[in-house]
Amino acid sequence: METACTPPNTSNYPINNIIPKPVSSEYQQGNFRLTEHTAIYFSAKNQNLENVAKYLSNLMKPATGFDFPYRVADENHTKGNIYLDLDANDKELGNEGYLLNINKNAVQISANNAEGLFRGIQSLRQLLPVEIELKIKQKIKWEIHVVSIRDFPHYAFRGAMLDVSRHFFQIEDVKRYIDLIALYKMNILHLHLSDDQGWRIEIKSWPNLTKHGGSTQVGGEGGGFYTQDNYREIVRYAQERFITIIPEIDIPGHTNAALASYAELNCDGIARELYTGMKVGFSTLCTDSALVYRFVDDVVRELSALTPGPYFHIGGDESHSTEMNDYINFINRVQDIVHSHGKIMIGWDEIANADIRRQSIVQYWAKDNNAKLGAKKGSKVIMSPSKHIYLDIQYDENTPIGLHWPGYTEVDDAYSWNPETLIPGIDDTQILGIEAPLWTETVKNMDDIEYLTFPRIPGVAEIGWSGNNNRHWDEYKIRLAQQGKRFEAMNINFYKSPKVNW
Ligand code: TNX
Repeated sequence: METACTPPNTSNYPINNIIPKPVSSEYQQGNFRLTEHTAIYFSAKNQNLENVAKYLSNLMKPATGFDFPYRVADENHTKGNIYLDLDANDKELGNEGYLLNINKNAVQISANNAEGLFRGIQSLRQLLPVEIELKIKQKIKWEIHVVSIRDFPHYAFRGAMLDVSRHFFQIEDVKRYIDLIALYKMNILHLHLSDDQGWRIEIKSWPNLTKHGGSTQVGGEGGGFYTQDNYREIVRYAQERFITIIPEIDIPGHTNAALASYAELNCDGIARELYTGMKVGFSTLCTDSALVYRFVDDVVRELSALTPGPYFHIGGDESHSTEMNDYINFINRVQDIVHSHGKIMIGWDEIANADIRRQSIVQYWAKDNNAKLGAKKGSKVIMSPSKHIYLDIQYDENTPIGLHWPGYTEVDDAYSWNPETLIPGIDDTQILGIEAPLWTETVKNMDDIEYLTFPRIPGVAEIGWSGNNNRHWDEYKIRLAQQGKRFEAMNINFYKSPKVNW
């Protein structure tokens, strides 16, 4: 029996390689083997279950060349198959926990709902030979070690953020990013949809936002935006992987693209030039204009209607060109607007200076005092410390992409910190979870995204899922090294950190 409290075990049992590390696991001699006869059975006629079964089937098909038909289970379990059921009967598992039992005759995943099964499938996936990730048929034995796992997350909120404003990324890239974070059981993708350099989401009542404001990006070439249908497609793709999309419209600062698109959003009534540089803090909406609040209401209404998740992110960071009083009044009014459209407001830690409701959420990135202030006002905090999990930060002075304003962040720096002790006075009762942002001033394509994200993001996911108990870099780095083969099979352009024995 290995639990989160046993000392690091570096034996060759594949179970030791799962990231995030499961709460408990027990392994025994023997293997289960996938064959061309293996079918996937789900316990009841239920669309969510069928979707999860289909996902698993599609995941394993290309490399094995097997069919993996999926259907509702009958009474008798037959040998050699995979069973998915909702009979976990274990409250502590919550929405996302699961039991994974593999014996010589069957694989069984049980959970309280389909989401838990989906997370369990990611563990099963990591127990299979890494060749399972390849897209062409492999001639190998598809054996999985006999094991039983009981597992559930520590934090309910485990996210990644992608800045699609500084550089725009096509839907296919966003989908790949969703797939990459799903492998590590993350459940949130926050999209930074507007900034000085580009407005990336179609707003039907303000069409020039994308027509003009979406026409460029950092460096000047390219740009682009998502139509509302594109956005729906992203939301649906994420939903199938039990990932919630959080849209962010960054206001009142970081708004040059909007200020260039509509002159009337500026206090002086003069449209700004489009901006393709990398500075921050120079733009602000006119915070005492009634029209600006109508604009915010239109944007929040249209985007909320497209977003099934409970959150709406209003940015609120680095509004250096907004007077503090104006800023506070603005955030207060925007909070009411967000609330009126049925969403929970999230903002970067500066919003703690406003009269935030308990329900609103503060995303810590820079100032401890802001996070403390937010917590004091009863808000939950999302931990995104720029010193540890800003994915746009260079690993060291020699790595080619990224910024380094908070220092450098090697893969061990991203892993070896504890959300609960990071800010004295903020403990787990006030922490909703963690999120790793990827700002894209220097990030131009999917290869760049992958280079900065891997290998840091599996560690972020583990902090979120496994919590703070008994995590050790020395043990983790061995599991991470094993993941390197999986990164290669998945064609991930990862940074081969010298801290890991790949
Ligand atoms: C700070 S983090 C910002 C972003 C930049 C990032 C670069 C935050 C809330 N604001 O506007 O892109 O640094 O690392």
